[in-house]
Amino acid sequence: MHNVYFSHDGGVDDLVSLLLLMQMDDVNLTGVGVMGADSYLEPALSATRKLIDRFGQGRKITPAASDSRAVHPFPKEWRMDAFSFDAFPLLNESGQIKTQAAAKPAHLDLIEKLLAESEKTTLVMTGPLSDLARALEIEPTITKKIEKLYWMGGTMDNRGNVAEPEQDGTTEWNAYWDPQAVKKVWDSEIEIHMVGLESTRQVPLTRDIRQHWASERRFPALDLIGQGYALVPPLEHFETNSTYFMWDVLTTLYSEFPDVVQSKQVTSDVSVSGQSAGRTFETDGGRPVTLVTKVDHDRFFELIDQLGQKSN
Ligand code: AGV
Ligand code: CA
Repeated sequence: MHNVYFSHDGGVDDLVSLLLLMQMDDVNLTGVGVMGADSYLEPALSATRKLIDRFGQGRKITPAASDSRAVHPFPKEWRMDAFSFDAFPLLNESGQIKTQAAAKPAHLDLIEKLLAESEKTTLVMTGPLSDLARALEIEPTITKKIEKLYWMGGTMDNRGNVAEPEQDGTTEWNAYWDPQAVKKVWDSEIEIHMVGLESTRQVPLTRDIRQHWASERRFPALDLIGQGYALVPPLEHFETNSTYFMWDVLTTLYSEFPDVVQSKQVTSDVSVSGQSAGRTFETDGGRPVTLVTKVDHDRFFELIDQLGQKSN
């Protein structure tokens, strides 16, 4: 068993990641922070509480709501998915929610949960880094309590996924949402494992994968995964701005099963202003980061099956 604190921002793959983390026997999930970034906060928190009720296997977790604010907010259309996820009948059978939210905002909850453990905690973050950055400002000593950080965000190949005015197309959304937060974390001594767009592009959501989950829907977790991904568009003939990838799930599985990817050591930095704000890039003498480069595609989807087939 080892400690994991999970911070997510309410997208479909964020919520699927939470589900999969709770299916991992070796993970002692000490806390969950929820940001209303790629979601609205209320349904994201509500869906989180219901997921813990239904798939937490008796875990006592009190998820914390973030009060961090966007520098560049996500498009509303994407943020709406959390309302649909929260309304899934599979999460609403009992008609009540037992899991209570933490009293503190997520960045303070993070500090509290890190300091409460005698052992170090691994951070898995699948949204913007704002809460970690704020926690570092308030309590810099938490770096001693952090084993390492797995973050879905950024890209080192200048092929971003933000299609908005006044930016140059080199940045990834989680970094773009709060560029300064990425810089703050980059300037800390935390060991960073980055899952950026160069690797997540290797695992698009396709029709075949959906069909596979449909054929496995007798397993409640895989049923929920199939339902969740039904809310977002698959890769059809070519990639568009709304094509969905397995971004956060890759990050989550990598944090527990390192053999699912290949990685390399790079040194890097972050732009915080101008048209490239949020851009992560390699540079000599920069900050060391472990960058995921390749995904073992078949092993990746096999792991989702294995975790999803565990009884609930
Ligand atoms: O940039 C990837 C991040 C991941 O954490 N999110 C989605 C994942 O949760 C933002 C995002 C980029 N493109 C999107 C996104 C899309 N087409 N729909 C929803 N969210
Ligand atoms: Ca996310």
